[in-house]
Amino acid sequence: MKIQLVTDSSANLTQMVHSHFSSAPLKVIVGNEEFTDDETIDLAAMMQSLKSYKGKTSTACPSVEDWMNAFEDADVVLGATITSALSGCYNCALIAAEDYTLAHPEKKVFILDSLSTGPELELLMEKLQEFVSSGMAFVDTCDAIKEYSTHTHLMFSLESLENFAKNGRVSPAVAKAIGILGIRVVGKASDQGTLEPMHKCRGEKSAIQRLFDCMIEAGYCGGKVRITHTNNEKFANELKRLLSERFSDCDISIHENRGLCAYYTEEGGVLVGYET
Ligand code: X90
Repeated sequence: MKIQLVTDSSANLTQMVHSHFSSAPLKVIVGNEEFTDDETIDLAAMMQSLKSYKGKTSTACPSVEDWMNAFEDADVVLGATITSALSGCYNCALIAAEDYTLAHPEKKVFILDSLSTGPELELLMEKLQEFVSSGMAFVDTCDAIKEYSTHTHLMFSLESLENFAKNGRVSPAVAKAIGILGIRVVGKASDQGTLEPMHKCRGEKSAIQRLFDCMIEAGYCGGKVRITHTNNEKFANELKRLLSERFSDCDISIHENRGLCAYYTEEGGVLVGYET
C-alpha cells in the first residue's frame, strides 16, 4: 500500500527522507517573471528581481491539477496546507481530494488546514510521518494530527509587511506602522489562521528577546522548535542559543525560507514553529 505525504511549498520542505513525499508548489510572480517554488527555484535571483522590480508582484497557489499530480496515485494521501484564511491552497487541495476519491473510491485522502504555514507546517508533516511509520490506521491518524495541531504554534519577526499589504493580506495601516527603518513586528498566527501583530520592537536584539518571551508566555517548555529565516541566520542562531540555555537538549533546527515564505517574510524575516 502506497502512502503519500503531501504539503505545499510554504512548508519549505523539498523531501522527507524514507517517505513518499510531494510538495505542491506555489508561485511568486514578479512582472512577467514567474518563480515556481519547487526544488529548482533560484532564491537569490528571486530576491534580486523583487528588489529591482518597481511594479506589482504577487503569488499564486497550486491548482487542483497540481494537487492531483502531488497525490501520485497513492492508496492513502495524508497532508496539510498553508492557512485557508490567506490562500486558496487548501480549497484547491480539497477539490482535488474529492475528485480523486470519486475516481478511485477505494483510495483515502486527508488534508489538514494548518491555519498556519512555514515551520509549523513542517512540524505537522514530521508528525504525520511519525504516525505513518508507527503503522497507525488512517482514521486514527486524522484524529491524532488534529489533536497534535492544537499543540503547535507559529511566531514571527518581520522587518516589513509590504508584500502582505500589496496583496491585500494585511491592512495598509498595519503595514505602514512597521515600514519604519529598524522596527520589527513580532507576532503570531492567530487561531483563525491570520497574521496577528503583537509587538513593535526597535532593533533586532529586542525582537529576539521579545519573541523568546512570547514563546514562554504561550507555554513553550522544551518541545520541538523549527526556525526558518530569509537571509538572517544570525537571528535564528541567537534565538536557538536563548532557548537551549533555558531548556537543554531541546530539538531545534534552522533552515532557510524557500520561495513563498521568503516573498512574504522579506529580507531578515524569521518564522518559528514550536510545540507546547
Ligand atoms: O495563495 C497564495 O497566493 C499564497 C498566499 C500566502 C499568504 C501568506 C503567506 C505567509 C508566509 C509569513 C508568516 C507570518 C504570518 C502567519 C499567518 C498564518 C509567511
